[in-house]
Amino acid sequence: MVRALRSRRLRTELRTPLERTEPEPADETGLVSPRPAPPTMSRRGALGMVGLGSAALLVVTAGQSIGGPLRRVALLAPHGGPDPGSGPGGFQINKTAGDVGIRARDIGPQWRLTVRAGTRQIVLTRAQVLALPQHGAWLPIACVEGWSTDDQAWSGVRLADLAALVGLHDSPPGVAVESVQRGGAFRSTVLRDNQVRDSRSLLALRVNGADLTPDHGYPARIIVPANPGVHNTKWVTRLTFGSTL
Ligand SMILES: Nc1nc2c(c(=O)[nH]1)N[C@H]1C(S)=C(S)[C@@H](COP(=O)(O)O)O[C@H]1N2
Ligand SMILES: [Mo]
Repeated sequence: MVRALRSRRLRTELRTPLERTEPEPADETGLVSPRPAPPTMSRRGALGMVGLGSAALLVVTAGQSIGGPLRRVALLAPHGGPDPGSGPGGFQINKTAGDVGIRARDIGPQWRLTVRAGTRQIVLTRAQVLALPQHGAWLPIACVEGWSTDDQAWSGVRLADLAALVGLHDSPPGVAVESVQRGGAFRSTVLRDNQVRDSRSLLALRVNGADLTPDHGYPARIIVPANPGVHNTKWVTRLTFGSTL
């Protein structure tokens, strides 16, 4: 095609309608039909179709790479969920609390964190979780749908410290994580032992210097390095160490 187009003047070709479209001359490779049927489309038409199609694809996908407000026009590319607004929680949101049916009372003052291992169990209020040693981690959310955020400054309690609270001091096992969310595939996850042991793996309570927003998982969410976004469970209410659910 390139050779054929280069053998012509583009200007002339763009002025040639279907009636005056000539077939390609036969070539020695046999790729051109020796007895072509009458043309059904001009070269101008073919170029226009490919050109307009490419331009349309550019418009509905480029927003993903350019980012900012243009993300919303990226109809055929991951456009990263609803507008996250600005401030400490102003980074992409996959599902909002409203989207998955989180109710105010699920994440209000009655919220509790249950930490279990075998027969041991402790139940903590948010204030009690905040009173445990708080650690920071700079980590992104990387969604398998094809977007990721910059690193965010998370802070919260190390998963390994929570394991120690129920007696698992050295080499804690993996953990089953459950959300207050009632339905849906993303309401729970299982993290492996090496993820629990990483010092950057947190049950995060705050991000970028403020409490988590409800859409980012308030009162508490998982944040673990190199963990697909979908396993960084939001609105966590129960951690069961040594369980695979
Ligand atoms: N409970 C719960 N946790 C969840 C989800 C969910 O639907 N429910 N979505 C997951 C997905 S797919 C991603 S990419 C991240 C997005 O986190 P963010 O919305 O704070 O950016 O949360 C994860 N945690
Ligand atoms: Mo995701």
